[in-house]
Amino acid sequence: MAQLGNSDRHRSWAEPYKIKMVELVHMTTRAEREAAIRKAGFNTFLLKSKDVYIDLLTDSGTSAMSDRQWAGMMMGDEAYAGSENFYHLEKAVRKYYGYKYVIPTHQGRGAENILSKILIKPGDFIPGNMYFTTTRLHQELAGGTFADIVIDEAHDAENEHPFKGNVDLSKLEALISKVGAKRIPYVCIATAVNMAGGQPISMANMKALRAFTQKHGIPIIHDMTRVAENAYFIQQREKGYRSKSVAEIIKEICSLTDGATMSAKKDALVNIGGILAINNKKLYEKASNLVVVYEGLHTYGGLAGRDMEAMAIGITESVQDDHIRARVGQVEYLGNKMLEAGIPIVKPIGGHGVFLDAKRFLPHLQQSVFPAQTLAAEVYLDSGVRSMERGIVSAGRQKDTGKDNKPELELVRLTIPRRVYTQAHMDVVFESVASVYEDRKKVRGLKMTYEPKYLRFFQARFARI
Ligand code: PLI
Repeated sequence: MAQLGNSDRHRSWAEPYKIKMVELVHMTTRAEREAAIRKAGFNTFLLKSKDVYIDLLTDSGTSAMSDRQWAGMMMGDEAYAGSENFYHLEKAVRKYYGYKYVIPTHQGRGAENILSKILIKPGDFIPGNMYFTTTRLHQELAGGTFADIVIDEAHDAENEHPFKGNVDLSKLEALISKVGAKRIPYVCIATAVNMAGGQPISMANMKALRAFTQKHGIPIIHDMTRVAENAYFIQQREKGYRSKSVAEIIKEICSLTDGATMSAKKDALVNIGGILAINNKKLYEKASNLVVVYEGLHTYGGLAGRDMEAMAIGITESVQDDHIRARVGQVEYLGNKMLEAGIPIVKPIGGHGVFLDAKRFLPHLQQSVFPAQTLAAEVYLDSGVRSMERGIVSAGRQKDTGKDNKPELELVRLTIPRRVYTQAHMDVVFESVASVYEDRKKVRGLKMTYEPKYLRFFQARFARI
């Protein structure tokens, strides 16, 4: 083998920051955790944060902000209208994402609500590369029906396709033939598809989709909540992108779409906030009028000036190559430990978390006794590590029949907050999951004792069978 030059040697992804302030976490005993999870109805969403040791419930709103973002918070221009911070945010969105018009919202689902209300008519269909819980609900509340057009590989936890967020154009074509392009107000494309395990869509697929939808006059709306992670995977995996920066790739992805919703609580590194971004002026006018009804004036959309400033700075930090390399590097570190130990997870390892495959982890449990919900509770009991169910509970019920959706993927998401935990925390998480895996045969399932009407995974309660 040829001698490696200095620059070719493998280099570690150590964090491109150092720690200036710390937050103490709580350690609990097994008996305390047993009491806490029972009180929470075996739903990790209902645990008190004080009872959690390492919190991998979500990467949403849980990032550590930088000293610059905190300094920006002190520069909040808390005017009701026309805050300076809004113009900083608008400038950042235009510079890094390239969309023309920007409306802040309190978080992602605020943008989804406005978008669904202005674009969807009752009877419409909204194709997307796998559902997301809040996105689909807003589509349904506006009278639409979600149609899954992601490639089949995305529904298979073990398939190692490098772009499991890709759209299957033949599925979209079949939908158009069935219902007609007029009943499809837009195609909703998520980058780094959350429910598939943080799986990216390729640039080639985006381009092919763009050409196809343009032929039919259908716009593309981008759920860009995790666009930086997707761009990083394109840089690493797709031919022709190795020498492009993550920022350049993000801009190119956005240029293939007509507008976007974004939960800024993920990639954009803030604890609260979202945006609706649109290129069409008429649609922007409609949206900026409706935002006044649900969120606040179009120059603050439910946010304080300081929140918009933190977001403008967070967007800038989130598109830096060294940031995103370390962010995904940490997720891959945890995922690789699981793979080495033979623990079943979704492959390839995703951008924002490691997803345990509960079907293969607990093969003796039927989906009707909620294997992923059960596994999340067991991991918490073992160590105080909090994760989240992403399976039959999250999938909810069918809009027309009321029957349970039965997703192929029955997963537990160990979601890594950005810039928060260390490699040692990842080791502890791995050790806990490995310990539950060793004792997996003893695990019994759950039954649901309370089911709320909307987004049941947040508030449902369970009991041991
Ligand atoms: O939680 P919001 O309202 O800021 O954003 C909703 C939302 C939209 N799209 C996608 C892809 C999301 O992941 C998302 C929120 N995700 C959460 C809360 C999560 O834990 O993954």
